[in-house]
Amino acid sequence: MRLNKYIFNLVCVTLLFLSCTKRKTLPPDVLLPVPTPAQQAWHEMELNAFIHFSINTFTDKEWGYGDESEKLFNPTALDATQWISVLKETGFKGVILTGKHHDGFCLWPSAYTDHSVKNSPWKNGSGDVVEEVARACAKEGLKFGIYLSPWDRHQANYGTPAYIDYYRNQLNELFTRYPSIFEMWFDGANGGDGYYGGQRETRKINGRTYYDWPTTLAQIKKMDSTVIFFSDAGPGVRWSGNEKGIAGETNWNLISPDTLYAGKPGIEKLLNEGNEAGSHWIPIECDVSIRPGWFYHAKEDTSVKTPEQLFDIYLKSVGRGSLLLLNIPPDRRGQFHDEDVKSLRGFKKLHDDEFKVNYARNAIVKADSYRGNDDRYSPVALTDGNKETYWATDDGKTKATLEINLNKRVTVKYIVLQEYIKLGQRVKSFSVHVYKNKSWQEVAMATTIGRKRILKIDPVETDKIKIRILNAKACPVISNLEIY
Ligand code: FUL
Repeated sequence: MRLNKYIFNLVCVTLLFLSCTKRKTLPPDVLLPVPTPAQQAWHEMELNAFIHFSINTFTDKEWGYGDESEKLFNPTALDATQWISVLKETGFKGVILTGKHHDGFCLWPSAYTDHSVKNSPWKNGSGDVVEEVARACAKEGLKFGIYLSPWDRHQANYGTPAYIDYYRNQLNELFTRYPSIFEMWFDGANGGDGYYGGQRETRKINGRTYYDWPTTLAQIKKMDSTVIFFSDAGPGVRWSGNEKGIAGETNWNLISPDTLYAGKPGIEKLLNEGNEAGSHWIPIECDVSIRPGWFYHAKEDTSVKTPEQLFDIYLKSVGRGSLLLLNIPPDRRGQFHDEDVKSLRGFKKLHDDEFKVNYARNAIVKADSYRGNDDRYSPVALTDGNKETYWATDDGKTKATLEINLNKRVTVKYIVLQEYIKLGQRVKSFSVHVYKNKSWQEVAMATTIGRKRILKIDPVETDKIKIRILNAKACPVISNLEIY
């Protein structure tokens, strides 16, 4: 009797011990670098709109020389609420407006120049495009960002230290007048010929030293600590190395900014793919225009990208862990043209149709291992719809297999995976197999996953899928799996 009780107690203590050690399985260590909370929020946006609208809209140019009369800016029926409601309806989360392009014309009545809307016939000089767009965004719940071209072909003092004060004053003005700017876009095009207050000459600046960016960025950060800075090399988000909206098939969010400079051989590829060993988290923002040009030109009404083209770009940007910044330029009325609206709506419909039924939602997912055999890291986390839970393996285990039983035969076209990037980007390569004709067949082989990877495969009928993590910088940590 006594012995029985002793054994019973021993079993209880052992079970208690086991359950405690189980609960104690620690999450994987953070693998630096990781995104800041502001970058994390930026990643979640996925789809933002660029809006190129200015004097060029009325001169039919892409780059104004800087000598254009303010009188030319005269939209006949500007309606920022039309832009923003179409964008909201079609899935966009934020907007970046060209407050000032290279020609120097300002879309808001800046106190520091006469070259702005205040001297235009539009609303008799009392209008403010920046204000109207910022207000429409606030109303519809979209974030508002601004592009302020560092290069200014109008300003007489461009190239001298006085211009840097002018530029900083304008930034101060923007951040004071229009609060909650989520992103500042600093274009890389710099220096060349221009009007420059009537001098009509070519001016070259040293792009590395002239602007003294650290001081400018610190000034902005004081006004808005969460703002994201876009420039070729970040520090918030980086250029993709092309203007086609395409991220590298291998896409590391990591890069070492001190290795980047304009004109460096191979810089486009480096920006496009990042660097596995990069010192900073600076993800790609993929910018591209819905038309051949960035500004509206009536002759391009027939060459607006089709919904299929936009969806393909989406797969090659968002589907490679990046964010898509799609430019839609308002026409001379100051509205999105019907062709662009039609295409945006078609894109949204195509996107929603392609990603209608997530077959992974009700699937049974098994892993050959999971961290500490602790349920918190089991593969159930992949399909629970909660992006804060994840499947992870033990430290040092950089290879693993997931098997997904779909319960019925379906036609599969897309596999979506997301790493839990708060703990760092890890996966270096993985493959996908489907069960067909009584055997496993490889349908895809890929490299990085990052914030989101959408693999498009040739449609295949199957009821079982295998995902093999083949190599990773540290144990894989995956928060989401979807199958369409
Ligand atoms: C480029 C500019 O020169 C184009 O005009 C456009 O604004 C594009 C987004 O960036 O560098």
